[in-house]
Amino acid sequence: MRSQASGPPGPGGGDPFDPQVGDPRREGGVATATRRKTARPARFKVLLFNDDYTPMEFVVSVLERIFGKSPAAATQIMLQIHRSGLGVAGVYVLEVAETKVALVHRAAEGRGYPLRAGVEKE
Ligand code: TYC
Repeated sequence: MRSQASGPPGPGGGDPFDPQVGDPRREGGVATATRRKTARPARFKVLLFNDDYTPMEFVVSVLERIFGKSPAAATQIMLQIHRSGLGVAGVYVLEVAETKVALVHRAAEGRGYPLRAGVEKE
């Protein structure tokens, strides 16, 4: 059994993030770690999709109310979706992105509009 103190760290050994291993800045000096202590959580785009029935003003209001966009930014995003088929309403961690999608669908269904939203990893 390998002891904690003497064996290489991590599964299979040779932790590539170990600042003690192969770091030229360590030679003749003090070791300085550059590794982040906490990994950044993955981020996800919330996409809105074009359709032929949802009114433009409703999409703009969704972008303002649910995604915090200014009236000008919301209008630009709505037009981009209308012209190209889809657009990015915002970028969030997964749980927030999924909540926003659910809010969009609930708001659209409440008005009888077919507006669809989805999540895509950034
Ligand atoms: N194409 C819609 C119309 O002409 C407007 C629209 C824009 C719908 C964006 C959905 O995500 C959308 N009324």
